[in-house]
Amino acid sequence: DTITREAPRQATGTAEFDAIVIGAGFSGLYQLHLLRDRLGLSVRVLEQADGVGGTWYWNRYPGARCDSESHSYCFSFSEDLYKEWEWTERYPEQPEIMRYLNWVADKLDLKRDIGFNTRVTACRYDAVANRWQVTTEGGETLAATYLITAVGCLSTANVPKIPGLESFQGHWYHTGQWPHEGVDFSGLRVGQIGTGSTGIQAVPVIAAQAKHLTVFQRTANYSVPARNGPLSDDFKAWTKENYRTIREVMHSTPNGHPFVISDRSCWDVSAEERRTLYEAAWEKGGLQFRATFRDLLIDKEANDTAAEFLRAKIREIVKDPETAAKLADIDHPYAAKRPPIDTEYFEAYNRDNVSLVDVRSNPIERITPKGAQLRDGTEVELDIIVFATGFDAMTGPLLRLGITGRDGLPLSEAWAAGPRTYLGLQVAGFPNMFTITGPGSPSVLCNMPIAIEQHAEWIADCIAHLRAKGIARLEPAPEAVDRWVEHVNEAAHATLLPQAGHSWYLGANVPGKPRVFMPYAGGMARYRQICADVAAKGYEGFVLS
Ligand code: N01
Repeated sequence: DTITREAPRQATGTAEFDAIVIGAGFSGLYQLHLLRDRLGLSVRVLEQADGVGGTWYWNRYPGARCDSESHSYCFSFSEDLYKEWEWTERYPEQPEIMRYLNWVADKLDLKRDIGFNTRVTACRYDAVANRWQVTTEGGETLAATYLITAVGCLSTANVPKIPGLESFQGHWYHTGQWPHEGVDFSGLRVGQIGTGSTGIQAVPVIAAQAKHLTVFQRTANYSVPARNGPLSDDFKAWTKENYRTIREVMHSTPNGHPFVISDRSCWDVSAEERRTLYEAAWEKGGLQFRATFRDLLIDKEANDTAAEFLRAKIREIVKDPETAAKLADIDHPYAAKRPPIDTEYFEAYNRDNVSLVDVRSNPIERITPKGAQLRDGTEVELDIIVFATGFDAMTGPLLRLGITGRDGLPLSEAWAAGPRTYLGLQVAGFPNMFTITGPGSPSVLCNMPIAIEQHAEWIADCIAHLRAKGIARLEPAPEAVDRWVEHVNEAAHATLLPQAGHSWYLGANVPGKPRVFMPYAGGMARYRQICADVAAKGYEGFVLS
């Protein structure tokens, strides 16, 4: 009914806009601001949740916190906005990010153009009208010239199909769909499946409350201490005084973080000096550990030196040698999967109420009414199962929108063998549809707000160009898509990232999903330049008509 009040309607009952944006997280909020307030377009944002926040709306699991440092995990397009908000801790916790995004949405008066509780079920391109027709679960129909997906990369929960789950008499939860009222673990036996970034954040918090926590680990993982803590007044003042410099650094580094990757090779220093540098990075904590040497992600032997340092730390922290051995038995290069950072993760295994089960050697065969039945016949009795099992990443959120392009081509068919985009921003056969942080963009390999701001600004500039020149539609030429897919592949294979064969970057965590390295590993700064060049050359590689 908000739509009836605010949007012009045709006799057909379809609400008409210049642009429809799907999702009200970081991406959707900024895209709305740019298109509405800078370009003067009529825009409707459709959001399935009852509030803004995107990933932070859904991921309310115990310990949910961002791994990017707070002074970099925010919008930086506006100096005023940047300086007005005050973060409290080195890494912002989920409720604080929600407060921040609500503050931004109110400050920029964005909520009036967002339809909450509105799940999109179909998006169909009407070639005759050159309009996107969007249908929602509630039966609304809307249409717009431009369709922008701002649905994030990690918003489709992956719950493994373990036989017997329906028979479980306790409760189970996926971390990405956590109940708003929270879960009380007091006095209960909890089983957690998954030891990715999410699982590693959740373990110590659940362990502190539960009667017993059993962690089911399929792939052991590295982690570096986050060294979280309150921000000092001096640091807060420093970030404000150095807004420009911080932004420049974030725009110039491959990963959009506010720190510079060392220009030193791991082989430029002696073994002793290397150890001292790793030790200093370990003490400093955070994702920055990866930046100790420039070749950690491209030279396997260099990576081995970091990997062995981190394995030794696990063996040092975890007192039970058998548990330590299982935790340190890591089968992939450091940071080839998204590297987690933690607060007392390995330390949690020293508690009497935490145990580790290696489900690679002894898998869960089925869930029983009472718990988890392992292959060796053991039944682990549980009251609660926590699935920290990740997401159908990057393509999942887009494919569930029911998108159909020119000539009735479903996106699921166009991407049957894996996602194919130009710059991660557009798909051939889907005119005027833009995907923020789509597959083929650096997005998840970058500090997200930095990637998102670039994508949303590029899209707004592109739409402004189309309107100024009276161009009705834009879509990538198939050859440009071929070249970009090839380039994305080359960029991935120039690094060690594809060597983690089970990573979600490859879609390998979802059974049956095509194995394609999805994000662009060539670096955000390089990507920014490529996108700017494409625009400067009159949108080279796109067909404009
Ligand atoms: O998911 P994951 P996540 N049986 O896919 C295991 C971002 N993030 O939610 O490796 C048993 O990484 C799986 O095992 P394996 C960040 O980008 C950001 O942790 O497939 N185990 C793995 O251990 C991150 O990378 C923050 O063998 C099963 C785990 O579940 C992304 O979200 C915080 C299984 C899944 O790990 C996803 O992280 C948290 C099965 N059937 C997350 N299926 C920030 O700081 C899966 N697993 C912002």
